[in-house]
Amino acid sequence: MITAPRLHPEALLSRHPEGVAMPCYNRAALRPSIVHLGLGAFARAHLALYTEDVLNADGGDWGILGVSLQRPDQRDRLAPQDGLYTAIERGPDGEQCRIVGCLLGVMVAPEERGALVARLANPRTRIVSLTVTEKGYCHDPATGRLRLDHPDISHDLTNLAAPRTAIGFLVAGLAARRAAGHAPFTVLCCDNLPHNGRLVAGLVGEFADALDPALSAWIGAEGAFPCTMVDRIVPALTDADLVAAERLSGFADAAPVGHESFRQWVIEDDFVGGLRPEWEKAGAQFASDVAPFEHMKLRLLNGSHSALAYLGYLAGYETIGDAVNDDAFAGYLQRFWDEVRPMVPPPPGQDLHAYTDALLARFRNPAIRHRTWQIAMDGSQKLPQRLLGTLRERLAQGLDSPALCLAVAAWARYVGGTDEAGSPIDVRDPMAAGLRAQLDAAGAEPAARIRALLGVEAVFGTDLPAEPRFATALTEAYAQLMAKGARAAAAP
Ligand code: CS2
Repeated sequence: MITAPRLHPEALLSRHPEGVAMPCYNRAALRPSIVHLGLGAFARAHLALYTEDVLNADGGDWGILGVSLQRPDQRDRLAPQDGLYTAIERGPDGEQCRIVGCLLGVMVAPEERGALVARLANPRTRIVSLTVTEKGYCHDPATGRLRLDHPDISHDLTNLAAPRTAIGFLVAGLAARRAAGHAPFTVLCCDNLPHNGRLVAGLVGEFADALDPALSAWIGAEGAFPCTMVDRIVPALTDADLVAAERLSGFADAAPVGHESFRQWVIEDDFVGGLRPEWEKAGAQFASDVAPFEHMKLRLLNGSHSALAYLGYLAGYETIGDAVNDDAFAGYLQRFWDEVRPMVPPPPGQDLHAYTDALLARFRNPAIRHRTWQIAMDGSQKLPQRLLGTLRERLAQGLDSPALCLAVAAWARYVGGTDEAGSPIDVRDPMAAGLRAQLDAAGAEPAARIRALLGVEAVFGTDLPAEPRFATALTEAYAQLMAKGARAAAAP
């Protein structure tokens, strides 16, 4: 059996598979100007591809050094390939692939904490971008405040030379730069959080303030934390992706990424010294106010994603595509969007019906198998910005929200840990144990179970539990879900 050669710069010299785009710039000129914390599939299919497009157009030295904050697997897969990987674009009409060269390497934070702080402190590092997921910021999702009682945050406050958290690394790097008389780096948050730049600025500020108010003041005055809206559907890597990458490119790649064709990136143009790649050349949009874009995306895309993830999982659907191909859920989705659209001021030039039509086509893309279980993860960190903000605004206007309540009820059933067939659910959520304990203590009555969950202030705040209309509607939706199952509860 002939096996394909491993993807590697030298392998590219002797072989150029037809139809496969390759880096066409001088990789040797790249510098680790961007350090990316939380190098997962999403960043490699989004930030890295925008950067790659700019390099292919213009060259330059904007290379990316990836950082894994927990596990070594990305490094172990990418190091033998010198950072090269295959990006597979999957549209409804087929797949095409390209080889990406802008990733210079991967550091594994737990193995080299001091070296990572030094890299962040190096004035050559201009931008520190992040996709560490919602829970990676160690904040209270309902209030956006740093959890100073979080064990890793309290560790970092007393061990700044060897931090564990993203916030700890950012402050350690910034403190070292200040001490050395260098300008700060720009912090570019690319996670699906509301006002993400401002949120991270607040968390960094709180952390720095606890160490040294002068440091915090310096970061506030000199630093930059642009807000961004990021969008591309990128399911987690599967074995099928490894096979597809080899079939399409002719190289064995241990770390390909598969993604949809659509991508969007709206960025607030606020960078230290104005230093950044010209991502607009790759289609990114620089805006003075990202909030309308972020609102639209978090509430219409991510909100409906979470709704479908919980309801679809409970109904036995493995992927979002499978769920929306069921008429019951397709109809539900339209009712969900009808509730959300009036609470989303359209960004300039954007028609929200066209946006949701396009979303439906994206969710239906048969080539993208995005698991409901993957999206269902970390619901306690996602619900506030995806569903609860919209619900709050509808309540304030005296409007009912049956579709939104059903989504929250499906989350409530999901975190109970048992699916409709009576099988256990592998609930991944930093608050899973606490939520489960609340539910177990509450007993079987829907009203008591919903009361118990509404008492979780980090998710629901103090206002929603005090809103009897919400508690009643949620209890009713939950009771329906338990009595009829997700599919029937979602059907009108
Ligand atoms: C998804 C997002 O996993 C999730 O929670 O809703 O990752 C979603 O696919 C992206 O935000 C799309 O841009």
